[in-house]
Amino acid sequence: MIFGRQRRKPISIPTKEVKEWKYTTCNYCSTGCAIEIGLSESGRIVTSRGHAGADVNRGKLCIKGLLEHELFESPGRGKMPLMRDKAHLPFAPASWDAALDKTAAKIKEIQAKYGRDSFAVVSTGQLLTEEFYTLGKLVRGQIGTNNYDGNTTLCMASAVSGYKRSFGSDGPPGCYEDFEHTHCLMAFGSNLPEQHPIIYWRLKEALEKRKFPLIVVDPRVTMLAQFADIHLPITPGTDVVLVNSMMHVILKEGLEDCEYIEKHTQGIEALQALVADYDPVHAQHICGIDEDRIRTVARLYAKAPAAMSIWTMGINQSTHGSDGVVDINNLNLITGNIGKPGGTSLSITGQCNAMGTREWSSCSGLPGYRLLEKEKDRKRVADFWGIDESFFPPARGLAQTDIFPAIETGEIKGLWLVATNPMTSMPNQPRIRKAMENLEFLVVQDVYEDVETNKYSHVFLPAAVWAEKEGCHTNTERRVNLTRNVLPAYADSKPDFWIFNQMAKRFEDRNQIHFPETAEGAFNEMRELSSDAGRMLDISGMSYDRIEAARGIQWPYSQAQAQADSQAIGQSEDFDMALRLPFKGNPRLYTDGVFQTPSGRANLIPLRFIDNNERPDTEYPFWLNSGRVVEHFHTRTRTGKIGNCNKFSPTPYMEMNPDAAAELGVEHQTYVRVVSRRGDAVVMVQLTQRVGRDMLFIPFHFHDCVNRLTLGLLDPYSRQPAFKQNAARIEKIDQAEAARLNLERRAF
Ligand SMILES: Nc1nc2c(c(=O)[nH]1)N[C@H]1C(S)=C(S)[C@@H](COP(=O)(O)OP(=O)(O)OC[C@H]3O[C@@H](n4cnc5c(=O)[nH]c(N)nc54)[C@H](O)[C@@H]3O)O[C@H]1N2
Ligand SMILES: Nc1nc2c(c(=O)[nH]1)N[C@H]1C(S)=C(S)[C@@H](COP(=O)(O)OP(=O)(O)OC[C@H]3O[C@@H](n4cnc5c(=O)[nH]c(N)nc54)[C@H](O)[C@@H]3O)O[C@H]1N2
Ligand code: SF4
Ligand SMILES: [Mo]
Repeated sequence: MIFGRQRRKPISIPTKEVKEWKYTTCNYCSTGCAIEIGLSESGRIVTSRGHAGADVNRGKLCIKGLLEHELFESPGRGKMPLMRDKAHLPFAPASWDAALDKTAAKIKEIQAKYGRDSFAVVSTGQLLTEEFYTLGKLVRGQIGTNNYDGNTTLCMASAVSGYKRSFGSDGPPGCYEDFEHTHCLMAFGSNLPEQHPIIYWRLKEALEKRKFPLIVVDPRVTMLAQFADIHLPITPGTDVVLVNSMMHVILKEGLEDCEYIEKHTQGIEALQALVADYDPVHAQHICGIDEDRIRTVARLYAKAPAAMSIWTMGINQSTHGSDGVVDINNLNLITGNIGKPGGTSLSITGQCNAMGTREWSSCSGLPGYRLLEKEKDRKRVADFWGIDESFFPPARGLAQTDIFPAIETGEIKGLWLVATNPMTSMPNQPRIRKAMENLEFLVVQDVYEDVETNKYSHVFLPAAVWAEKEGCHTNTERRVNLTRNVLPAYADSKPDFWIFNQMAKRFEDRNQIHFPETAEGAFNEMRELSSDAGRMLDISGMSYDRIEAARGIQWPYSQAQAQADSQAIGQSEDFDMALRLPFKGNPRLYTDGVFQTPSGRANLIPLRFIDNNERPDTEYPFWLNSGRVVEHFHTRTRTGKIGNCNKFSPTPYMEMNPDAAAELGVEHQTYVRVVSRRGDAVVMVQLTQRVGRDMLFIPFHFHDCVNRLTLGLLDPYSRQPAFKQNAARIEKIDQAEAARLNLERRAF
């Protein structure tokens, strides 16, 4: 008999079989890694590798990117359109024509009966930019509902709103290269090693060349916190208090950048008056960080020749998400840290193309950061598409998190979900289920037919995934990068771009608009719209070939700049220069200190802390925190199907502090029931010091798990839910019963 190692197959190196490498960009997180897919002689995919010449990842990939090519034939993919009269009845296969006809007819029927806005469209941050632009054109220009938004409201809405309030426009001003220049980095609620592993690698590399302090603000001892010089385990939801208090110290001790404040900002007096109330002596009792620590960090930050802040969901997903972003911007403005190398306010984006949807989808406005509220913008886009301006509403409609309550109340009767899975990702799942059951018509457009939300649908449209399509993504640092079409769509699934174009034909009775047949055609329309004088979001100098040659270009990138770059390359004898430097774009915004506000000055905005989160109490004594792990992406529709991702965390689990567990008699690797005011969930306990005695942390990737418990109070500006600040208690349960429940749940 042969045991163990001897039975294993020897390691094979598949690159030997590769005959051609095709250029793509990763379709998971917003880091924006360039991936080359290796094809064999017969056109079969045999492997992937990080592109060594791409500035973002320089040959590296994380586990998700490395295994992404296994998606194409993963189980559960949608093979053909499906239809049924009632949700929960068996589906019948349908032709594309039948499925699209039925969907268009239902949309029209519902709109005729209940009004144009009674049909809602909710999309995502995970399509290609050309698809977003096309969907926007279809929804804003033809279907004409104002209840159109994306899952980015769960994700980046607070960053968008905070940037707009401070700088007059969305658009992260910094880039990864800032790590090379900074003298102090502060990370708020962002766990780079797990959620943006390659950005983390860029940071590590910068730190190895030149040491600078890394300060991490997170209530949990994350992997990033473990590598920090200073970890500030903040009381959940109180970042505004910490930042106000830092500014108190900076202004009191005269450490601010007076010249920058004077020349480029407005509102310093009101800010100064407010932060006077946030003496660290008092603030420490609210934010849980010792007064001397606050002073030390404030001095370190203000005295650094260049200091930068990054943040992710620990800030955005809060009832003070937008305020948190504005306050981080305030801190950087008063210390003169915007638009300079190593000095910036850089929101780390979530999904691969959350930036692309902000820029071009028309979800919260019109393409290219244009606003429905501005007559000039409405007219420009209406003229460009050849429709009557009055077809556009004068202000944006409901945000994604307000669309579901409107379904519950019956205001919205029909819904089209594109590449999002709210049954698992939205807070307070019991309410979302009720909303879904209330719909007269639901169409789900997803890569997988076994996605949880599809249980409630009447029509299912199977979409092609990632490199089965062609088009662009924009990453965290405004870099537009390309995915080439590597292989045909699986079975009878179709690229989302094709689906939108076909649907548009069915709405020509409302408005005749030209829809280009290729993604590049749509890209060229976007370029044209972006080139109007004074538009910061200018991509007019880009083309697919230029993007691929540069392995991504950072906007703004004008035609004039592209011409100058072309000439420089033409004259260059230097091979490296010709290969790497051309068409780089612009790494930073606001380098001249001129902002997108009417006065050109950035707004300093005073923010008073309001304590309005659900908090632990005697009945529910734990803070319930949630987030992610490196090997899974969101609701696991993809990574749950890839063996080498799923095997690292196949079971819903919860981090719990050993002292708290000992008090309740809970043991490591046993199951418990977690209960909140909304519902309950069964999870396996992982004892760890990563969380304090009063905190539980549950990765949100699993269905029927943490979002049965979350409340999701909304930020007043961004409408983003406070996923991370809820209260819960723990109950012991029968272990055999729990194991059975979990096995059942995993069998999707
Ligand atoms: N592997 C993997 N990578 C991903 C994703 C994924 O699903 N899997 N998703 C992508 C997406 S869409 C996103 S949005 C990003 C999210 O990336 P991150 O935001 O980095 O990830 P999270 O784990 O959601 O949350 C980060 C941290 O916020 C902390 N936090 C909670 N409350 C507070 C608070 O009040 N203040 C502060 N300062 N911190 C707090 C949590 O303890 C947690 O450690 O990741 C992207 N990358
Ligand atoms: N408790 C808790 N909940 C959270 C969070 C948290 O931290 N805690 N984070 C929130 C955040 S930041 C986010 S971004 C959301 C994510 O929430 P969702 O967007 O709902 O989650 P995903 O699993 O990414 O869903 C994307 C869907 O698109 C499908 N898909 C992938 N590619 C394509 C494509 O090319 N075309 C089409 N048509 N479909 C495609 C996938 O199969 C999947 O079903 O979750 C939020 N929910
Ligand atoms: S870091 Fe993000 S973009 Fe890069 S390979 Fe991993 S998931 Fe993809
Ligand atoms: Mo996200």
